[in-house]
Amino acid sequence: MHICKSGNVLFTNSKGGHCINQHPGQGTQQQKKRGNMQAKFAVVGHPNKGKSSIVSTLSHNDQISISSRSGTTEKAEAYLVKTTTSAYALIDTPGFQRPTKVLQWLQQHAANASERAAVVAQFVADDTCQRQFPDEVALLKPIIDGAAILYVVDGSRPYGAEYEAEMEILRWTGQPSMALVNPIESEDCVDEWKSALAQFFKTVRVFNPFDADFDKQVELLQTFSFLNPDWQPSLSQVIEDLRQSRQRQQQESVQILVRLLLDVCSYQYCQKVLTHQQAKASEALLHKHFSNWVAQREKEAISELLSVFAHTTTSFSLDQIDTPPDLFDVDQWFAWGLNKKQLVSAATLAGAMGGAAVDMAVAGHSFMLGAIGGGLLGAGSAWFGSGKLLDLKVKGLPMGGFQACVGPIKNRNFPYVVIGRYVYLYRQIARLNHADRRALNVNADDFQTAVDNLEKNAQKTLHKACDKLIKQKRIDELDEVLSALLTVD
Ligand SMILES: Nc1nc2c(ncn2[C@@H]2O[C@H](COP(=O)(O)OP(=O)(O)O)[C@@H](O)[C@H]2O)c(=O)[nH]1
Ligand SMILES: [Mg+2]
Repeated sequence: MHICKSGNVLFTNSKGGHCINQHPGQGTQQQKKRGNMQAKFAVVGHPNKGKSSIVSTLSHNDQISISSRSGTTEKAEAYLVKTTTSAYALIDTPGFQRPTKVLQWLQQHAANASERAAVVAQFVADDTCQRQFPDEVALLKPIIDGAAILYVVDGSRPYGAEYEAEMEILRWTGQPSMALVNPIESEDCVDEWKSALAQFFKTVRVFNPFDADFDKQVELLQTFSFLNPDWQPSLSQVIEDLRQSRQRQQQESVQILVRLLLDVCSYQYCQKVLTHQQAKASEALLHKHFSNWVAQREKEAISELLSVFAHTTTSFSLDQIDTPPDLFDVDQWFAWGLNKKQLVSAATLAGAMGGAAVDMAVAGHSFMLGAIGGGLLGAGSAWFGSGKLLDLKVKGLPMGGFQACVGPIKNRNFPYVVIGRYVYLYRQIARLNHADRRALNVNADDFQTAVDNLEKNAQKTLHKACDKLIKQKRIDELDEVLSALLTVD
């Protein structure tokens, strides 16, 4: 366990938390000044209201413990949210356990309002209070040390007077504060909460750490920056950095797909054999090796994708994308790649069909499908590749014996299937908040709609690129056309 001291607050860091001040007392005056400019927020509230979930989503850290069991967070833990050029800290805290008793103690020790903040500091430093009220001491310490307050409540449960002691204690600290209503199961009690919270907090926002998309998270950070004017420059920089890194994530995701496509569309597996007969006998094994390799390569790409978005512990299992549908289950392909109508359109747009077929394509899709669709798309069709995915090729070797090879896949829909599966997972992963540890659900998706929604020119470029992929030709424009498919919302 990593322990660091920040002022008189002890932060323990066992689960990927970061220290705010790594070398207390060693910084220059300027560093100290800058340190004060760094925004810090203590996330506080009742147990089980989503405090750790909020810290997890905002810090993009899926290693923070989140649990329906109350009391999972036992100590205050500081997480430094570091961006390219800036940073801010979120401090996860244990929930209030005995707020009424704590408020009584404070009231007994303060003669008037001017003493309140000092009395909270006295409470935090008091040995007996540390033993009697360890949770309240842990959650108030960072606030006394300068953190702003983010008070979290559950908007699906009714408001009750029992929360008033908590809010009163927080008010006594005199620190900047705002309330966050987390509608865990529903929005049923959000309005009730808003009215009550308005009595204690100038700023109240609804924020769901499981569902809040990137824009909502940025909006919340903007609100944070109003809590303390000193923090505005560094938080604006955080927001700018986050926007840029979001774009970088998209570009990296495109590059992962480009490499995947080039690899799986050019892959060939060969084995030396002694006779033609032996080649024939080893065909099934060659197919198996080929499919395993391609499936493994796809898994690698998805792992890379997860790591681009900093998902390390998602319960999503890569095996799920094999069944159903299997990458090589051609019957499922029209759901995952392009449908038949789109394939015909792809062929036309890519200029890949010659002569009569092109003339008929100009007459319109439905006519074309009716007239030649069956023949063109059926097994054994020359344009779409044979019904069989992999043909066995056997050639003689100069030194004697033969080489039996399978691949590359010639089927026209194959690159679309690879792109379709990847785009589907990308959209889920790019949207997945770090608090949300539920498994990704894997079903056929709207890849076909995404292709239809591309501009005509982009569609043409995509189809041309896929045509080249299958023909093992050089492609220059793949990145550009794939980025249009890899957008979220
Ligand atoms: N569905 C859903 N569950 C949530 C949300 N926020 C928290 N939870 C669940 O509520 C429980 C408590 O969350 P946690 O963040 O550990 O609360 P804490 O005790 O306040 O830190 C966990 O089971 C979470 O999965 C949310 O926005 N949506
Ligand atoms: Mg917690």
